[in-house]
Amino acid sequence: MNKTVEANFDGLVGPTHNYAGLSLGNIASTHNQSVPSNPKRAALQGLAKMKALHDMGLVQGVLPPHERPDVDTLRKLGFSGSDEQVLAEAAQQAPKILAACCSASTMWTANAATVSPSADTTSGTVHFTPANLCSKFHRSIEHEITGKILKAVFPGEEHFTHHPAITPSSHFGDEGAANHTRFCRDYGDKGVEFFVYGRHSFDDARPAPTKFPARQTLEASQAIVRNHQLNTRRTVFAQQNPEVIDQGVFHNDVIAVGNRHVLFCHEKAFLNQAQVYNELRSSYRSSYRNTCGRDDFCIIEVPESQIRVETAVKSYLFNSQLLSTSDHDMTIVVPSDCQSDRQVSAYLEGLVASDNPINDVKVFDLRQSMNNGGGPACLRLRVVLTPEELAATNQACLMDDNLYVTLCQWVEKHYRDRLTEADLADPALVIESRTALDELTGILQLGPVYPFQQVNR
Ligand code: SUG
Repeated sequence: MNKTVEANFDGLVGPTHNYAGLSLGNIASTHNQSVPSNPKRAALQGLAKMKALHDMGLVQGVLPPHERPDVDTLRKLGFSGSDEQVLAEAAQQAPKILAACCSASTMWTANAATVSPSADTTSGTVHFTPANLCSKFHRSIEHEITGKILKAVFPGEEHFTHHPAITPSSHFGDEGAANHTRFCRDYGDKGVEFFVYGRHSFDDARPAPTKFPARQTLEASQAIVRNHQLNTRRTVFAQQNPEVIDQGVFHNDVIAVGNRHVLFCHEKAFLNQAQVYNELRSSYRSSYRNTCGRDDFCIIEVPESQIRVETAVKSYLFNSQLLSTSDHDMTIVVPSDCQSDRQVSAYLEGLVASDNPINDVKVFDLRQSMNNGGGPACLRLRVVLTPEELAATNQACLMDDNLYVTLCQWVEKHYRDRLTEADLADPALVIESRTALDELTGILQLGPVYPFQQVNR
């Protein structure tokens, strides 16, 4: 690669993938509570998407799952004795807390961190801030290990700057890249960073949803802009429409997606939508003074009359990946739920036939992740890398034909094909999961990133 690229780092689904109904406001999660899951199929579905993107000639990376059950967190919460006793006590006294400590939610790496490419930062390095995810307990226990993993995948201070998560408090709720998009002409250019928040933490008079929580706060996004040393003239903030959060749009990436000069979104995505469009257009145009014609900022807005918000949330049309296949062409990657909805599939047919950069659709069966509200875009963290930064990235984490075969075999060997809530207290699951992860850190050459691998435990 001799050009700056956008790499997608997908989260590998962990061996404890299950449906525990942990995410109020995420309709699929609530709806599928207690349905038996299939961790093996989930992991293979994710790997198939990674391999397909690699085969398209794109740079595809893998981020590992976390250690689950998270016995250390259970111990901090007062459950004691051997690992077996900790699980048994938690299962008996607090099954919901046990389920939270078993969630494989780190697979949704769009929530792992916010990433700013080196072209946008004063230091000229790529900046990473793990998301504190403090609006959901099962996700609030992710950021520390996520930070360690990101350092193992993007090592060295010459190219990469790693920040700790923003102070984990409800005032600074941060959900990472699911609420962040970057617009640019070429990936290597200085971009316009777009931060979408759900509420103002320090001003109760501002609009906010009434039924479901707004997870991202303006104040967390502002802190990231400061820490990442972004140019405020190329930074745009927008508030999510509280009405759609109440309809199940728990992250902005459920209603909008952007790539290069294209924003694809629903007409109800943002508060004061016309003003948001104006700010984006003017920030984009002032960044690229000579931009005109086909490279001008392009907004593809889907009206409610064509696709209702409810249908968008069900099909995850906007939780798609927009991938550049050439300087002017893009492919949209959607979950198979978009194909099975007649209206959405007709919309997509029209979209690729009309005059805009999106001219191909690729469909993936991601049912296991979708049942928990995680579509194609949730499963990936985008990292824009120059050739030097890509060379400095941990090469063992980059997808190729061999890694795909190795990881499929690894999944076949270690994963169960059925998991229910009752299974979460099975002490064998701890051993199975640790054995698998220990082997994985070898495959991905990560070093001892997990608590169970620490010598002084
Ligand atoms: O945080 N679901 C995840 C889905 C995350 C989707 N990510 C993006 N939109 N980027 C969440 O709500 C459900 C777990 C359960 O119920 O078992 C869950 O955590």
